[in-house]
Amino acid sequence: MLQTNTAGTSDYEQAIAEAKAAIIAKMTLSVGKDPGYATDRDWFVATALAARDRVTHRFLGGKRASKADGKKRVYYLSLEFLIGRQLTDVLYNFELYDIFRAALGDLGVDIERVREAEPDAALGNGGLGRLAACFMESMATLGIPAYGYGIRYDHGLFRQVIKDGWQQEFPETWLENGTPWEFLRSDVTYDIRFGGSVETKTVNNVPRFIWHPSEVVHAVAYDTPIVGWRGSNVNPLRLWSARAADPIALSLFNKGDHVGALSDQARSAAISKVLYPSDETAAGQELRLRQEYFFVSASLQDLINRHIRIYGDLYSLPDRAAIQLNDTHPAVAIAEMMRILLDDHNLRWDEAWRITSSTFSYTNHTLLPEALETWPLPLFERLLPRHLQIIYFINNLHLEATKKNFPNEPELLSSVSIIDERDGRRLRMGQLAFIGSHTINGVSALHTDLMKETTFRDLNRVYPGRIQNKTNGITFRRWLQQSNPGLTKLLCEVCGEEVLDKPELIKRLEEHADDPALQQRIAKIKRANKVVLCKIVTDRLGFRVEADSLFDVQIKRQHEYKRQLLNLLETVALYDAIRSNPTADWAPRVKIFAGKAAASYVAAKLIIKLANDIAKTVNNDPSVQGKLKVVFLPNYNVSLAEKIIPAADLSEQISTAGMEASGTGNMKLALNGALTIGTLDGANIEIKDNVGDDNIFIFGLTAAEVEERKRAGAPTATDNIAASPMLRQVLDAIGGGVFSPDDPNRFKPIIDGLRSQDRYMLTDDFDSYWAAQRRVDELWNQPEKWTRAAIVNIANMAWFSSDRTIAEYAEQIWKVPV
Ligand code: Z2T
Repeated sequence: MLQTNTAGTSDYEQAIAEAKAAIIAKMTLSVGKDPGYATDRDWFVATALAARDRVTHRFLGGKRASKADGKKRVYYLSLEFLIGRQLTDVLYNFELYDIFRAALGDLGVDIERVREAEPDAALGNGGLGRLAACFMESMATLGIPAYGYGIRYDHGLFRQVIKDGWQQEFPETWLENGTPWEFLRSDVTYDIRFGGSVETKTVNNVPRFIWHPSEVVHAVAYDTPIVGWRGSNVNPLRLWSARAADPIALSLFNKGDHVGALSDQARSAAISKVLYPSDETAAGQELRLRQEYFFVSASLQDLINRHIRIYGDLYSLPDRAAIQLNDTHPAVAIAEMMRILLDDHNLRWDEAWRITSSTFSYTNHTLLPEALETWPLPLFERLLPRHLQIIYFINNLHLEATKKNFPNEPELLSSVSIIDERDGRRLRMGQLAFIGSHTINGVSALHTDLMKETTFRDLNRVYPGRIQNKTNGITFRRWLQQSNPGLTKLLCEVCGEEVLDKPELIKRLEEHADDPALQQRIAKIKRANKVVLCKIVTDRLGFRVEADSLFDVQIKRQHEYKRQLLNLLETVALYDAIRSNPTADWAPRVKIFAGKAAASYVAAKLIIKLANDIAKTVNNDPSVQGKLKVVFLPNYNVSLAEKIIPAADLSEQISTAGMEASGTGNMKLALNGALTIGTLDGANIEIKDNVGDDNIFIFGLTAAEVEERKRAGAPTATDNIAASPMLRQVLDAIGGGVFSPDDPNRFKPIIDGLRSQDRYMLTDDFDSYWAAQRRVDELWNQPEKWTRAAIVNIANMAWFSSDRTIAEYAEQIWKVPV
């Protein structure tokens, strides 16, 4: 019941009046505008600042989990945090959304437009960075005193434009007008050193190493508060920005070399300029190594300062701090921690190693060989000479111990060594991260098993028991409550309001799976979400799609192993089949694709062009009107995902088995009632286990079968193509220029690749995929059954909440209470 105060207004009205006053005050005094002249962006800034005040009070007050001295803190080191927009996150988690909507409404402003005026914070490539963002929200929700550490890139992931069907990249500019969410902490600035040489001295018979760097860069902290559900807690995300130590080289300036005086500034600031856009390929450039060391060094200096301030010395660090390495990108932290303990704090090697290796843990996100980070020794030595010495020392002790424990297996040494002696000597960051961590985790059950069998097989023998599984998760606040308010409202009604705090209660939905009334309500919510997406398609692409069609979506980074190409082959086969048999029971479909390719990834960019060329042909062919449309939505990002996911009927998760470490889009889509068509890969397997075999479309080779075929070298792509007339026809059509009459040979490289190598085994899985798609058609044509399956999916996805994942990390890796 709403309370009525003495003035006769309800608390709710009072709250609206306060929000209104706060927004107006910000508009006038901070934005500096008369509300009558304000743009949508101005309204966004004023609203965000008003909302931020509430956060700040919590942040500085008792609700800051990280303030709780004496508790163990968690440090999440990640080169990527793919946050997206923050306004709704903050308003929603503070349960202020309705109040602010009403307040803005009273001012004649539509909150949806205000919301869309916020640029996405796209400081990540894809799943790995988005996982870090979900984890930050879950750690705040669970009251874990956690700090995220990363880089404040001036430019996030590039903006994708599709021009004549080709991807073009443009710089992303989220910071051009500043961001209202961050606090600059000029007082939190550290020296980051590079290059130079190491001097060896003997003091009292003890060797001492003194690093004389040739370059110093400053790291300046910016804090963004991360709010947990119901405002329970607020934790900082601390992002580092690079500044020149000597912004204007005065000696040069005074000599009149005004441009030269600024060049140091440019070189230093370059470190935090731009996010590397490669997912799953090691970037390999010097600037990338500079980024990695820059944020690692700043973060470790910061957390060590904090520890010493509270506890006096570093011996207790492992009891008070858990440092999680998000992939190997921050793995140089192992060497940096050792350097600080040995050189700055004069600890003995054994003691330093005990502290280091009981503080760090490492998450592996892929087994793809091209993603494994290695650095050429000469490059690493030039940038971090002292760290290389320390790594040599770590490696020697590690190899000596291995030799002792496995005296009859000399071959083991080359596989577990941090140094790869083949093709020029290189440092293997995966080995370093593994050796320096107490726990290593994979991100799905299958991926963790494969880690033990493949990349880390030998290290797992040398250090048994270190590898654990932690299946990924997603925050339901963003991916259900905010992005699908219609479904959320229904869940609250059917399962009770407590469902917002206890996702396992979503299970109650299943009791009503056969209830036609519930089925109709679910179908209606889905349709409304599809209508919203239809409008986006029309606005951005200029043609219409029908909300009654099956929305078949594949949204993710463009990568050959994810097999967007397999989906396109099926699209062409379906197009052909519909034209030859127009009266059959095809489910009317809209195939929706979205995703960016790394700027240098030629093959992936050609597949984007193929999708767009197929779209052009199909969408302009009157003979398939109302039966098939193909859509490529440009510039896929978190905000677009929030619109596509609640509108999806079918979720494409069709990677070659064994290659997708987990996937997290698969979870978001199933939670929103899309049925999955997928291989037995990554977390798809666990989704199947939860939703049941009858409510998912599984096809294709298993990971074990993929391995077996690769080993046996048979059947070959040639055999597969010979055995499938449909596949042959599709390849002939694409290879022969049916979709590229302006350049008939355009797609020959793709088709030749399939005919010869077929590294991702599309030809092995094509027929099975086609058959699975026809099972999709069959179920779609029985709408009650389809909706029933969608309900069962929604009802059984609670386990995929990132709160569950984080609770597991807390208990089993970090040893912090939840
Ligand atoms: C990435 O998004 C993922 C793995 C990477 O390996 C790099 C990037 Cl940028 C270095 C993804 C995996 O491909 C995906 O399966 C997984 O769900 C996600 O990380 C989060 O673990």
